Amino acid sequence: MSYPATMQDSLNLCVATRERRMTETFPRATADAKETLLKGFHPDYRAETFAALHVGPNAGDRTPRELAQLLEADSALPEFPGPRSSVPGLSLDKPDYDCDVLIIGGGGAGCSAAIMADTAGARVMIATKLRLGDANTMMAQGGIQAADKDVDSPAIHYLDVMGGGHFANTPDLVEALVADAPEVIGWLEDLGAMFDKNPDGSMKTIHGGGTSRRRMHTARDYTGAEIMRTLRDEVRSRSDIMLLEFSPAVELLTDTKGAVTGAVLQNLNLNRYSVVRAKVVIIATGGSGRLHYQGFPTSNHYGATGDGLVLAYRAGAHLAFIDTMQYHPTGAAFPQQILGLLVTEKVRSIGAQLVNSEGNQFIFPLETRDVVASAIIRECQGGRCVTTPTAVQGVWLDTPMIEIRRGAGTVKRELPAMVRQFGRHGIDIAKEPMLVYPTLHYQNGGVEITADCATNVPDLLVAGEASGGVHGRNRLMGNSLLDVVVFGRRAGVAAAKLAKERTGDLELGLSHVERWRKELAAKGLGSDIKSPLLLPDYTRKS
Ligand code: MEZ
Repeated sequence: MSYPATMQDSLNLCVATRERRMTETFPRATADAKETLLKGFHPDYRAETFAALHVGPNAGDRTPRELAQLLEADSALPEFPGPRSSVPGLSLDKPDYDCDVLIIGGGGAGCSAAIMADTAGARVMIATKLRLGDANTMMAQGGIQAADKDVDSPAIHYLDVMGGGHFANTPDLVEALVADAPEVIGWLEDLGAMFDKNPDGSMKTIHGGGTSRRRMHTARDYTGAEIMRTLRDEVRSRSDIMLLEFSPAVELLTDTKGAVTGAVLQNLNLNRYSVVRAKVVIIATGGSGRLHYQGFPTSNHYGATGDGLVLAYRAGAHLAFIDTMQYHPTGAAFPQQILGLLVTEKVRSIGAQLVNSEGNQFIFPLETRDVVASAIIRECQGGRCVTTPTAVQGVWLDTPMIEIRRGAGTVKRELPAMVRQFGRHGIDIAKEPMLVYPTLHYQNGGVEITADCATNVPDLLVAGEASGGVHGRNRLMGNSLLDVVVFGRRAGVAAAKLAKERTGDLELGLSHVERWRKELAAKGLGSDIKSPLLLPDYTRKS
């Protein structure tokens, strides 16, 4: 066995109780029990970790302190005297690039938008902070939802999404999500995505937490990587799409009426600014897990620092559901080298049980994520957990049960990414359980959008994790991969149409930043913190 001696007693209990647990189905929680669990243990309910915003369209709303700090920070651009900027190296009169549709972000939503806008005849540019495809889409593992089987329907999918989101979701957005889903699966397949199939050629589908039908389409446990590979290849093969990598946006450009007209990018290789003039801008910058809310580890990619929220907010966009984050119940808790990395929900979908240090199940494994995460935190706070040599707490995710239930070879066939992730550290998950604890996984909220991805700021669209409203207060597994493609495609179509309608000269200005600075000064907020953050700061402070 590869676990340290201090974890052995509890591991032995997990093994010893397996036979009993084999015949045990843990009952689903009642609505009241779920509410008690959430209020008692979910990180969204730790009031002291939130702050109220003082400035901007959401003044008065609460959000995690780390995000509030960035939303209320100063622009990273140096001071400039007026709307026509005189920042060194920044010439708004002579933009470096010109396009119809500028897409900020090169993940699933950004690439889907680019393909559709290009198809509609727009001149498209993608500006992305790291490489094309470095995004949370790539990191999603377990599947993508779509109601495309006879026993299912978009209406049933709709009810599941609403239930998972505590019925707080924006109905129009949920309708768009579930209605487009079957077509999206077909579109991805046509582009070359290889989903898992049954011997008769039909799609293999499994359950996720909170789904009432098996509608999770999978590509082993590399579903996000497979989708991202497909979209990235398609973007790269379309030579008309301009691509700037290592070029995050640091500010939007606006005209005097407040409509968006482009963006200022920072070339991370050359460390200089460049200016893009665009008739329409789509923000598809993803989430903010790298802000490590409440000190949680994260499953997110390195660039997930909430940049799009900052840019949009400063330009006047209203945000929604910024007081709720998703903590995926099963982040790796051991070994330390992979702390917080995703352990896909598919592990529970195909039969693994969650087990505390006393060898007992404590929650139905496919409750919604917020409920399962809260139950794990409750077990740990109650001392019914395992502590690693580096003082990390966790509970067992009993993966050997998968093979006991479904036959030898299932783990390797269904979970090759997990087998590799743990195998590298000497843990054979077909024979030994994993130790897990919730990890910061998803930003439930973001910029408020319509079903066509419009915001309250003219000519600014938002798609994917940077938007808010689709998932209400909690997202179900597999609805983020779906969201990025559904709303990425919608944003691309809408942006190409808007760009055609926008005629006349575009005025490139930064008056919204000037206004923002005045607003900050009026509230006595300092300018020592700059945003967007762009990259997490992992340097040791002491
Ligand atoms: O939707 C997700 O977040 C996802 C597919 C994650 C997972 O557990 O695999």
